[in-house]
Amino acid sequence: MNYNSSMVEGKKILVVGLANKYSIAAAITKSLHKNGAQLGFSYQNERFEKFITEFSKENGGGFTQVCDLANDDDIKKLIATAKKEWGQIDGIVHSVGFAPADQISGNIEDCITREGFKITHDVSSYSFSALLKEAHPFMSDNSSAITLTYVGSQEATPNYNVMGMAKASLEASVRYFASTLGSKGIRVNSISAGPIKTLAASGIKGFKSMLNKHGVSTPLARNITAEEVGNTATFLLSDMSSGITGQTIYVDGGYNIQAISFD
Ligand code: NAD
Ligand code: 0WE
Repeated sequence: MNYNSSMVEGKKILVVGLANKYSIAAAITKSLHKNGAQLGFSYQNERFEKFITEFSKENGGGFTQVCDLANDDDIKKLIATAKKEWGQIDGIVHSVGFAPADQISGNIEDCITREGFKITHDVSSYSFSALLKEAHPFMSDNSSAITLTYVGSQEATPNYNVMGMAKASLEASVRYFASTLGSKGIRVNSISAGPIKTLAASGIKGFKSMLNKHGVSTPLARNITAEEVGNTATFLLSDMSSGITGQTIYVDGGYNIQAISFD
């Protein structure tokens, strides 16, 4: 394979899930831009438009397009824009998750509802399938798609509840899409990140104490940064990871390898 000197030089990559400068997608964008990618962005609604417009300008000035992932027409329009602008898509970053607040607080048996379950799985899991379903015909040979997940999909985590179920579904979707898109030259992986203080995280009761616990009880003896997730994303979107598909790559300082934390 012909490796470019810069990790993702000239690759056309769609970034979905930017809200503000603290978003994991913002750190991914910066790493991709630094390593030569050409970027396009979608945002959930007009509340984020100003930030995205500015942020795009600072990172190569690619297209921006509104896309509510709960809406199939919006997804169709987003992929049509990417196709019109670029012809082909070399990479997709899906950094999106949402649960109604009552679904991620308290004991599961007290908080889970049919409607809450539905919304959480729709936005946090199905949205990735929907993007790949629409985009794959326009994805190039040697292209790559990634999504973001959390260890609460594999092991019960206080309060994460319905989000943990949706992340388990998301990780399974990575394996299914990787299985059938591999022969078309499309790789599909997820990054399981340790806790990071973002907008989605700051709304969570007790997040700070969880962050502190995680920081001391992890092999690396510190919390991970959004920049570290960004650099792993660049690797997974580059040809340097050409043999990797269907995986969940942990960027969590090693937290997931220990059954019980060491003193
Ligand atoms: P964030 O709030 O910055 O990002 C979440 C994004 O999801 C926002 O941009 C929001 O606009 C978007 N979104 C929600 N509903 C949407 C919809 N209907 N249509 C389109 N977009 C929608 O928070 P983040 O922490 O950067 O989260 C990004 C991803 O990382 C999520 O999948 C999250 O589960 C995952 N993650 C976060 C952490 C953490 O500790 N922050 C750890 C592991 C994994
Ligand atoms: O995936 C996430 C956060 C996802 C999230 C956050 C919110 C807050 C605001 C999804 N939906 C909402 N809905 C809101 O109304 N993480 C991995 C971060 C996170 O969230 C937790 C965690 C961790 C870690 C929730 C409970 C326990 C731990």
